[in-house]
Amino acid sequence: MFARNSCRALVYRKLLNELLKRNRYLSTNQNLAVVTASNIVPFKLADIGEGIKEVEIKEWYVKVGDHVKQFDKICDVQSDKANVTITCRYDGQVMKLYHQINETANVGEPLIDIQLTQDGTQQLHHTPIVQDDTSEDRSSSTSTGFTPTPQVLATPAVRRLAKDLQISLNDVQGTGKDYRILKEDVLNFDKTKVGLPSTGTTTAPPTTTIQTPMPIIPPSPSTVKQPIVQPPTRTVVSPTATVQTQPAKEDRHETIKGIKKIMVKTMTQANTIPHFTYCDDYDMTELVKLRKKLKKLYQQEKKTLKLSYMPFIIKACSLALMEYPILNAHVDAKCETITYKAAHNIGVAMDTRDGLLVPNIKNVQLLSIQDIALELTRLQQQGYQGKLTNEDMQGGTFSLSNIGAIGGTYAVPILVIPEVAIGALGKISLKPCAPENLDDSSSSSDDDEDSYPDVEFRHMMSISWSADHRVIDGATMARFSNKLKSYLENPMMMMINTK
Ligand code: CAO
Repeated sequence: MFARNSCRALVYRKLLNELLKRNRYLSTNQNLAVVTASNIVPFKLADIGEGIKEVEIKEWYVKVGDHVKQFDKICDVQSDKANVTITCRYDGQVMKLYHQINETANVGEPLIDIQLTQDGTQQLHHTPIVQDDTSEDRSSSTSTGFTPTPQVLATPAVRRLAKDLQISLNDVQGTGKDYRILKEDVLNFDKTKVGLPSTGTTTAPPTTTIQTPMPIIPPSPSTVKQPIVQPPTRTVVSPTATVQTQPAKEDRHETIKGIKKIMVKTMTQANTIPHFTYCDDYDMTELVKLRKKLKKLYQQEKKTLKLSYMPFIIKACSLALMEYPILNAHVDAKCETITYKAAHNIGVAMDTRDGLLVPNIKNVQLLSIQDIALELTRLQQQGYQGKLTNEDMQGGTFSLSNIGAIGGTYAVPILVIPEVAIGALGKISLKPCAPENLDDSSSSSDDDEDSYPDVEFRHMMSISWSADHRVIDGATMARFSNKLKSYLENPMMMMINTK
């Protein structure tokens, strides 16, 4: 008997050690040790990855006295990466909320106290054991893009699989205990759903491609689904863009919170890095013509695709990055290692409902311009609705900020660390220019004004690059910019080089 118990104890200890090793389990499993005599357990904020240490509480879905079940929504929190909905792991009654709205909660610390029902207690002890693989355990936190349905029983790994396959668990018949949905149920459903309309709403590339050392070829968004994309209208005005029409009578104090607070932190960190900025003007006339033609073609085919300049610019950046991989790199905090990133996950600074966010388009090196347009539109729509997910925000390797979409010519961008380069695009506008490619014989001398060439009007765009001067030199940045310029000024060259 003793031998059997000690053997079991050994197995449990091994299991616990294994779980503790996987740090994503850490915060939820800490609960194992703290169930009190009154059956009250502190429900702690799980590790939501990407080094996020603290979040801000945006909304509570529960109050003291409420009865909750597993997967019920507890609260929305905002991290410096995205908005996240925290869902419950236990069945029980809410005894205490630890924070007010807009207060900061730390990862690993309690969000609420729950008095467990008997079933809840069983769940507490069983949940980690039924986990069937090592996929990410975000069991108690889900991005706003993916909130589990409370009635369905399934492990987090199964939920993630269903999400990746764009399957609604409501449609799947569970064959496990208490109709729990198993991995096989989802896979079997996936086989039978070919030909059925997709239940998913996203056209995003699969999320498994984030931060993989080598690129994993995602199914192109265009092969996943051919959506009719309604372009988002820029009707949602960022809170930072509030227009004051009346003179203020007195000073007003405002606590810095939410995205602004996050901006304080990220920008202050980024500003400790020695940046340099390099600027140039690109002649976008050919691209302006090409886009016009393509838009017309799409209209004729009655296809709705939001084709702004960004998808071309993003693709051209990726092509140029192939030749200058040092610009698609991360540098560690101590600046001891440069990691040349295989995937071109190009971030786009976005003026969203919640303020400035930088979601990224994954694996641009593998996408067509149309794929990029679809994904950018999706991100823009999610951003305007405040629904960008952790996955959308994580893993960026290089960034662009199209301030010209609002106006202006020059901006000095600040790095999105640990990335090493970022570009700010000015407004494309008609400007008088001296024609290029004049041969020497026709070039004018300064004192012969009559021989000045005729001025041409061209669609010009200024671009300003900031780079981490600890690891990037100006010459590399200039060469990269020249390469990009050659693609954007001769967009046909992009076709030849696109894989
Ligand atoms: N010059 C001229 N026209 C531009 C332009 C530019 N630089 N950028 C966009 N446009 C045009 C687009 O082509 C589109 O025109 P059509 O309706 O004819 O197609 C129109 O302006 C609206 O474009 P958009 O803004 O909806 O889409 P986009 O793909 O060009 O840009 C995004 C997407 C997310 C970059 C943009 O919406 C945005 O949020 N920009 C602000 C970025 C920002 O705030 N940067 C500052 C960061 S530092 O605080």
